[in-house]
Amino acid sequence: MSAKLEAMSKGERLLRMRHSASHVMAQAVLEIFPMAKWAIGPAIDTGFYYDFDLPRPLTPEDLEDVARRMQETVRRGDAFAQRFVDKEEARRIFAGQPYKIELIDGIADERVSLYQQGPFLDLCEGPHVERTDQIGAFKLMSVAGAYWRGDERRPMLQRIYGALFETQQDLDQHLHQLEEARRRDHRRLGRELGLFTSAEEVGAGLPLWLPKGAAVRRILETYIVEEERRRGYQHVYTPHLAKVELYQRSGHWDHYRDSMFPPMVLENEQLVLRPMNCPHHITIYGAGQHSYRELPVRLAELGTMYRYEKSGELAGLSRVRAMTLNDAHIFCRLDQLKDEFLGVLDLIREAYRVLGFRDHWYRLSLRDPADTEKYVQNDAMWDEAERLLHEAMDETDLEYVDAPGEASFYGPKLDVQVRNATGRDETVSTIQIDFHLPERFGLEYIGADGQPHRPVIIHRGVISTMERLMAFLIETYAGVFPVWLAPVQATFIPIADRHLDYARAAARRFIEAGLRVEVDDGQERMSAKIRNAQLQKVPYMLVCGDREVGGGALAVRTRGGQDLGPMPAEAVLRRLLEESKPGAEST
Ligand code: TSB
Ligand code: ZN
Repeated sequence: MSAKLEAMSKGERLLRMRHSASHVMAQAVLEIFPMAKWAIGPAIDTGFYYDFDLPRPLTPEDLEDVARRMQETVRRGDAFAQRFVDKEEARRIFAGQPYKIELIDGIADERVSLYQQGPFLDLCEGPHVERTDQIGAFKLMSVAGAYWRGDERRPMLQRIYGALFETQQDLDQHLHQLEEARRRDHRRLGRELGLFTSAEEVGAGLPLWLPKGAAVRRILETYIVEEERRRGYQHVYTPHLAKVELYQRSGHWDHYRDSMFPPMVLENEQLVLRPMNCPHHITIYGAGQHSYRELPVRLAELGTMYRYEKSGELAGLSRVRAMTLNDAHIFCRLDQLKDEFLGVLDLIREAYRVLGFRDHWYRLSLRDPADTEKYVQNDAMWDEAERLLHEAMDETDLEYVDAPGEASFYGPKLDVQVRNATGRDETVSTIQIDFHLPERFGLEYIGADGQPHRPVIIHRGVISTMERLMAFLIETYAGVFPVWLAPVQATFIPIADRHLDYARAAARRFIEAGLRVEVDDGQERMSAKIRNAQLQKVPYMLVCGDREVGGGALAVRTRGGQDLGPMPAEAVLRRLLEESKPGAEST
């Protein structure tokens, strides 16, 4: 590396390397297709791309050829040289290149910048590395269709993507991460394991839970509802829609309308699908009289809600338009706020232990005071809520990062960010402090002084929406769920038809005991049945042959390939029940 490059920040260097590689790639493509028309080729997050208009679709062999030619250019170490020409001259140089001409027409200056390496000349402002042998380690990844200028009415070009890093080691690590992300991708696993699906006719962001996915979801719902019940939450059911006036009063209509489906207009009312559950819970609180001794009131619901997320932002199960949140609203006195906050935090940490979530961090989501549209306007209220949140967090041993502009419209929040398989962070848990909605709905409790006082609301989601949670769980476990979460915990495998009755009776006994098991009564050989169960990541295979039928036993195999040999059927059942407890480790 030259001293000049070394003096730059790594980001700046990578940008130059990636951008330079796109030129080297364009040179190679033009060697193969001299008649090609070429468009633009920037550096991107993990590499670079270049768009081409070619006489035929590129094949994998073409990509190899391009990569080989690129390596030759790298070996030659040609210099990147910049020069300037006037537009007239540029138009002459790029005659017959309509995309370049269009770019030249769009340049305000009379003078345009060109870069040349070897014989290849491109319209470009730079910056570049000094020579072609400084571009680092790259790999051509794929070809995709891309409209010129992203406009579907313009020609469709072929975009070649490359990954590029400073060293081969960095590149290898990136490729490994991609492979890991693919292996764990919840959309692929969700399909292969029969957990959920979607249908064009139903609509984007509206997932359908298949029986196996629904089984996992039911386990999770039962777990969290039970945990909440033990911690003093009361569960309610409320409808998925309400009159638009409810959201006008709450402020959703003013600050959150972009994320709401438009109203359904009926005889004399307008109904909307709810984007949040709070107004319904608040209505329940508001319908009763509350004394200070009764607080906190913790109203919880697996609340289904609907958000109009932009189609480009939908992502499998982790960002959807119809979702069910593990929601609760805690109505408490100001002097109870901190303890309630810490109580929720404790529940979150317990739930993460049980679910096996490890890679997470804490984000204090604050308002952006300059953004008067997104947030309700009340400086004193925000200052107080943000101060209390900081104070509560500082009482814990947790590290957190302030994030201005990430608050809810009604108040600041603590978000727990979990990293998914593709390395992106998304919010799973959230604890939000709200002085706004109690005010808007005129909520009260009667204090020790006999006077009405205003409660505070804590909005909290612990295990997120069932959709996002499922996405994270699939990726966390790469589909290999622990026994307590596995949709099918054991498959009974009769060796021959004469073992079928025994297998069915044993399975019935397990089902009666509350376990989730299946009998593979197909005609395949035992080895094929075992392989199928392993591919479906079923924790246990319980083989039934002559020896087992005779002795009331089951020959136990694990999905990891362990053969535990014959065990009394009752002992297997007890072991499975033990491993079915939430958070239990699987063998
Ligand atoms: C916690 N009113 C509060 C509630 O009381 C609320 O709705 N907060 S929220 O807007 O932050 O959403 C709660 C959680 O839902 C988020 O933390 C996130 O985990 C999950 N979530 C939000 N949008 C989506 C979506 N489009 N798809 C899946 N999950 C989502
Ligand atoms: Zn809420």
